[in-house]
Formats: sequence, structure tokens, C-alpha cells
Amino acid sequence: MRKSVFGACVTVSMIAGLAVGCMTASADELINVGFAQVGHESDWRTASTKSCQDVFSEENGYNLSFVDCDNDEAAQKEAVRSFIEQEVDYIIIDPIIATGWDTVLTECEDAGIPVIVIDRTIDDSDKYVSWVGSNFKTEGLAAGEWLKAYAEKKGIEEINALVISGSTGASAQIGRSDGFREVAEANGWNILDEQTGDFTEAGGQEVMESYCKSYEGKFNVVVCQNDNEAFGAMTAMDNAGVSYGPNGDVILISFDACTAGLEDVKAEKITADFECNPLAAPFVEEVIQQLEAGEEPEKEVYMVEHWYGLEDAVVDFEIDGEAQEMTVVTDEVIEAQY
Ligand code: GZL
Repeated sequence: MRKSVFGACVTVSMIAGLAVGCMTASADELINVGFAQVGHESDWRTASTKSCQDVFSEENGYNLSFVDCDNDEAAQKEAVRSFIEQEVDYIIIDPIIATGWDTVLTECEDAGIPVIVIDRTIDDSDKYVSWVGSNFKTEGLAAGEWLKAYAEKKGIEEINALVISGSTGASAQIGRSDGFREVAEANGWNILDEQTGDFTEAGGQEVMESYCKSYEGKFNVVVCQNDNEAFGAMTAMDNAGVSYGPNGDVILISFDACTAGLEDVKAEKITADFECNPLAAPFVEEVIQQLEAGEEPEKEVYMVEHWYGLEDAVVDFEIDGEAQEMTVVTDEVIEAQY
């Protein structure tokens, strides 16, 4: 079983392989990567998984051990321990929630297996080489600052918002909630309620059905922390006769900006969609290649993201003094999305 390149001895077959040009690496020479993925809860997750499977393929020189942890924290820790037993060369983790990681990361460290964190963050241990992902609080701040500018443009003086949050304790949920709430508090908005939809369509629908009963006629903004929750919330609002979108009674805000989410922006259902880029795998591979070359990767690598809406949603707004730009959703933008 291949271990760290640092201890690797260069064998005759490897030299022969190099001498006759690029040969498919033998099983011994593949870089063994274990990936403990959150689950399969959303379009975003599907794109994230595909990105990793495309990058860490055999033809690219990798042997990927992939575990879909189905949003189960215990199963995710178990998957990481199984990778240690398999003596993989690298472990990639997308942590379902941000805490409870130091023990198992210490086990990885003791086994001499570098860990790379992708997407969500680990907030109670730094025993990993790099994290590649998004600034979730910035996403939340962007949604809040955009809403402030949009409400001013529309002459909306009172904001009564309902939030359907992501999986409780996930750094994406924490950051988006904190960012949006910071702007709400600074502007005297009312956040009438915040309940988790667990980043799923069913969760979004269930929470929105309850909201339509409990807050009938009292809300003018719904914030869904991912597109799949927004899809469910739309079903619930349709069933309750609540209008939403640029021409409706309720401003619907979403996160992720997956292809289907942008289609709902173009269909004037979602008013603004704040992207979270799932295609981090190429940057994770860069970290692994740096480690293979004995280099020291950056501890944090941030993804580039955009904010989406239609012309009507284009307003000037800033985050911490930095001007932000809304990308107008067109068929071409949708075609190019993940
Ligand atoms: C965010 C990611 C979140 C997405 C959801 O980086 O972890 O999890 O926003 C996904 O769609 O379920």
C-alpha cells in the first residue's frame, strides 16, 4: 500500500514507466484518498460529490474511498477511522457539524495521515493541513446588506423576516445566520422565527407550512439557507396562497445558487440567490500535490462566489465598505452554472 511520497523509494518499474511515457499508474502508485462527505441532501451536495469524484479519479492517479455519511455525525467519524485503518495517504472531510473533531483528528495525526477539510469548517481543532471553502458569514452579510438596499429601492420600511436555517451546528448555518442577523439587528428588522430545514426540500416545506399558519399575513421576507429549502418553501407558500418573488407579497432569498435555484430566479420566484461554490475539489487536489512535492499549502483557501438576481434586484450595496455586484441571471448564466 502506497504511503507518503517522502518515504517512497523510486522503483525500477516506476523509472521504466516514466521512460516509456505516461503509463497508467499501477495500484501501488495511486494516491489513496479517503473522502467523508456530508450526505446527499441537496443539489449543492450532488455537485460537490461529483466534483470530488471527477478530480480524484484513477486516470488522474488517485484511488478514492468515498463515504456518503448521510448527515450522520457518528457515521462520519466512523468513516474517518476506517480510512485510518485502510492506511490511506490523505483524508478529506466535509464536516457535518463544526465541533467534536479533535479526538479523531488526533488519531489521523498519530497515524501520519494529513487531513484536508472541504466546504464546511471544523471550529474546535486545527489538526488539519488546509481548509478549502466559502466564507459563510460573508454570504449572510451579503443577503442582509442586499435586502437593506433592495427594501430602500422598493420603499419597504418594515422587514418582518422568517428564516429557514440549514443543519443546526453546520458552519454554513452558523455563518449565514450570524451574518444576516447582524444586518437585521443593525437595521431594526424583525426576525419573527428561525427554524432548521436541515438543508432539504422536505425540511423547507415542513417549516414553511408551519410558518404560513403561525405567521399568516405577518411576514414579508423568507430567507432559506439553501435552494432546496427554498423549493420546499415555495410549495408550501403556493399551497397557502402566499405570493412571493419580485412581484409577490414576500421577498424570497436563498443561498447556493445551484442551476435549479437560478432557474427559479429567472422565473421570478426567488428574488435573490447568494452563491456558495461547491466546486472545491480542484483546489483540494492542489493542496495534495503541494504536499506530494514537499511544499506547505495555505491553511485557508477561499472559493470565489457571486450574488444573483434579475435586473429588478440590482442595487448598490457594500459588505464592510467593499462594493458588491449583483450578477443578472440570463439563460447563459444558468447554462454555465454548476
Ligand atoms: C455549504 C454547504 C451546504 C449547502 C447546502 O457550503 O455545506 O450544505 O449550502 C448543503 O446545500 O446541504
